[in-house]
Amino acid sequence: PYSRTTLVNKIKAQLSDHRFQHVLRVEQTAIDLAEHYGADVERASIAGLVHDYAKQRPDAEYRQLIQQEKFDPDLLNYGNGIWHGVVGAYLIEKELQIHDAAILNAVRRHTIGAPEMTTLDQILFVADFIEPGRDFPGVEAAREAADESLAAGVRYEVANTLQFLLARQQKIYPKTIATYNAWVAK
Ligand code: DGI
Ligand code: FE
Ligand code: FE
Ligand code: FE
Repeated sequence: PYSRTTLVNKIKAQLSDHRFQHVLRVEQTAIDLAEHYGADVERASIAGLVHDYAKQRPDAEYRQLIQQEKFDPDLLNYGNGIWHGVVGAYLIEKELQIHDAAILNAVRRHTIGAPEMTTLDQILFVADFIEPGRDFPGVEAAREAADESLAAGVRYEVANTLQFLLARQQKIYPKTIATYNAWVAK
């Protein structure tokens, strides 16, 4: 595997400074959550570092990859917001040589979540939402929820995200709804 320094340099080369700083804050938040909730700190760190690695790839590259690698064709009806996690994990495995299934799954799920999420999935999902650079209505309540439990953090986030998308009349990816349904009831 690459050293942390090499990994960080490869990620930095793919991202704007703004996005790279977000990545570093997500890494630290994921480490804090892993320590607090007794999860694997090393995996939380790597998941945080790589999660948005493919966020700034052109749409055309994603469209080609979805067809070539036979991802769900319904993905073509969405955009980078959905692609950079679900399809981005493929690029992370190939280009960053990360083969750890737990890390790759956490990346795949970091935007849309899933009905069943591992502790690492939940840590990355929540860390991305509450990292200290985030400033949106509800972020303080999200931080309090995450302090109570990871599940409470996930539940708050899925409800808030769905409201955000509905308010803007954005298309909802079906798995986002499945995640919401599973977590509001949990
Ligand atoms: O990559 P980040 O900006 O750090 O954060 P993210 O990967 O969690 O989310 C990216 C965006 O994706 C965010 O503005 C919310 C949006 N999103 C989440 N679920 C859906 C969605 N957008 C659409 N159109 N449909 C969804 O179901
Ligand atoms: Fe993301
Ligand atoms: Fe997120
Ligand atoms: Fe992110």
